[in-house]
Amino acid sequence: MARKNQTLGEFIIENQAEFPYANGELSRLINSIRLAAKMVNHEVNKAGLVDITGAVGEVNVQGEDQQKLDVLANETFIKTLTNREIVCGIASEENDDFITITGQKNDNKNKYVVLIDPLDGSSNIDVNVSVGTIFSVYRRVTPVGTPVTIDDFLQPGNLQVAAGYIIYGTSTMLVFTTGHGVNGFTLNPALGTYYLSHPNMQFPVDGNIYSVNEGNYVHFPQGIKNYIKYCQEEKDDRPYTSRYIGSLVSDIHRNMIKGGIYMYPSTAKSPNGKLRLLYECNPVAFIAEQAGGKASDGYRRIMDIKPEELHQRIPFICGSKNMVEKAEYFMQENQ
Ligand code: P6P
Repeated sequence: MARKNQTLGEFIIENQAEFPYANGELSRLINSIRLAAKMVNHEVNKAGLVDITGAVGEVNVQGEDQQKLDVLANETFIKTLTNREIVCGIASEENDDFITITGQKNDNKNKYVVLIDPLDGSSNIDVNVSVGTIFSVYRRVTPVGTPVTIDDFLQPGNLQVAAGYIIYGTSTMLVFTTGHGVNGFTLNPALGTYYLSHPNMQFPVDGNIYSVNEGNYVHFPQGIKNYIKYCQEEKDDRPYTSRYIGSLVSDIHRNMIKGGIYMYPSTAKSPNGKLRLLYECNPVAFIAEQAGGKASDGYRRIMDIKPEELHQRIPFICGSKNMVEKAEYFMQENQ
């Protein structure tokens, strides 16, 4: 049971039995993410003070300029997860291929894989706008004792055992689920302790905020264009408010608290959308559904989509259940 203001450590101990395969491994995994988030938070919070912002002059597998904090966040999460003897593999937005972790005894006995976007929205770092980390956890599907394979990563989102995000904003929060609801923990930076500030988070079933980059409007599918016009129409509880931060975690977090819908549809530049299925859409979809919201590509439940490749992109519509269903209606009406 989530008690407001209890620490993350107390919460994990009190809810240990709820974690699937409750033998402490998943708890240790969440604890390692908690530590890495504190380390990244420390760097993000002083980004403007030291020469750590700005690009490193390299591009990642996505063809995006790698920001120094991207690299640091990636290395921090990989190192922290590796040291905890829990994961047998990690896939990251910043790495072309997955990383195999054989364990200190070199015996491949660890049972979980983690997929991560170490610093989502990093292009916002230099302008001091919130950024986030997104993570997704699965049990491996190949035999324990053998090296992890791509099959351990290409699992549909409905098999996730845990997922969450860290938002480095006006405060730093860790929001996660293990399939028993969504809880938000706020970091007290003075103590380095996370406190349960948002127990049992719920996506309002309806809302009046829509989040989309309308600069791409001319390239959107007709169904999305029609839904945006629906949001802007003077009727009933409309027009809705447009709010788009350009940082997925921030837009989703605000919409989960206030009610709203986030859309990154297919565009001419990104025919499959921009967001990645495995380490952005699936974990956010797990959180959204656990909070009573919905996530689809306009036609299919995101978490039922069988991934075909590690960095696969997918159109993404996520938020308040009634709003997502309205957008799906317009999409399917124009299929
Ligand atoms: P655009 C950040 O790069 C990101 O992956 C999401 O966090 C964000 O919602 C989206 O892309 C912003 O993309 O094309 O609108 O700038």
